[in-house]
Amino acid sequence: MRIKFAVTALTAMLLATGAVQAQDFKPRLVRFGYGLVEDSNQGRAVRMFAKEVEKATGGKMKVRAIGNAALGSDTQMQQALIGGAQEMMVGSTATLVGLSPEMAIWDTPFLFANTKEADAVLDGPVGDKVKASLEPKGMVGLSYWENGFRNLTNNKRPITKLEDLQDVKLRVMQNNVFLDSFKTLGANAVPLPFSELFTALETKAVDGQENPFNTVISSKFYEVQKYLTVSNHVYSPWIVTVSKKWWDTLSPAEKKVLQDAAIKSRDFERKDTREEATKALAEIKAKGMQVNELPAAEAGRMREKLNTVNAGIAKTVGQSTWDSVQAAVKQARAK
Ligand code: TF8
Repeated sequence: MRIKFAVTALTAMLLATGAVQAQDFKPRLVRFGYGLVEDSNQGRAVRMFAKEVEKATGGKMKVRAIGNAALGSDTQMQQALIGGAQEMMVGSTATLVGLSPEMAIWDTPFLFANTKEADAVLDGPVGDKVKASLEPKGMVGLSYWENGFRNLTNNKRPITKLEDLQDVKLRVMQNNVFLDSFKTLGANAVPLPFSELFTALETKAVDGQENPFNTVISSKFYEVQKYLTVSNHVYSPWIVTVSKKWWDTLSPAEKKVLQDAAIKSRDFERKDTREEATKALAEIKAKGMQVNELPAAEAGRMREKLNTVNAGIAKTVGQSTWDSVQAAVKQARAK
């Protein structure tokens, strides 16, 4: 009762200020799925998004945050969005490449040297253009969040040189660039959905995986992995997407609420992720993992080898997207 009253009072107040019209917001339920556990950077940001949307619509639009891949893996949720069975999700851009090849640009090894470059390029005109490639496929991209720089973990040996990846059975995302990259480096790369990863590591179906520090902690990979090698081999974005079918039923005011909340939660998420990442390595060591840095010379050798996958990425995304991303990185680097 009291909550109802508060919500009504808030709506009345907004109406009085002329900020919104009653007919702008319909009662709606948004099922917002994600793959990581609730206690993760991803979960915290989805809940922040939910609060923003409820506040901005006077409680009319309710966002139900559903984590742990309870609605399915990234690719399953994408299909639910396209079909209109689910309204929203956040997940890896890498798992979208099968639908929208342009997304493969973000899988370019060593594309960004730091988060400043990533933010500038993702939030700039090329980032928008790549995001827009989702619309004809049935999804609307709202904002890029930070998954982060990826690092290697495995149970076989510390990766101190390129050759150490030989015969390591490494889980990769369901994405051809990652598959090709790790095959090129000599690993036995196996694509698997994230939702099956912990069990695959636990049962030793695979020896290793690669993900940012934050995920190694939130998904408790330290329980089933011995070695972590700081390689920063690629920066992974997450992307917040909406079912196009559902999006087309929204009023302009409702769309604006979602768009604004996507930007606010993006800024919150990046800050939260970066704060957590700075403390993560100490925590990972405290949990008992053996950590080593990939020597710069060896990172250079990997980079050299991976140059051969770049031609394939340029072909997949189109030369003009490749060129504009390279130009945007150069520009961000010069600043
Ligand atoms: C991966 C990604 C995952 C995301 C997440 C489930 O390794 O890095 O973190 O897809 O949304 O699959």
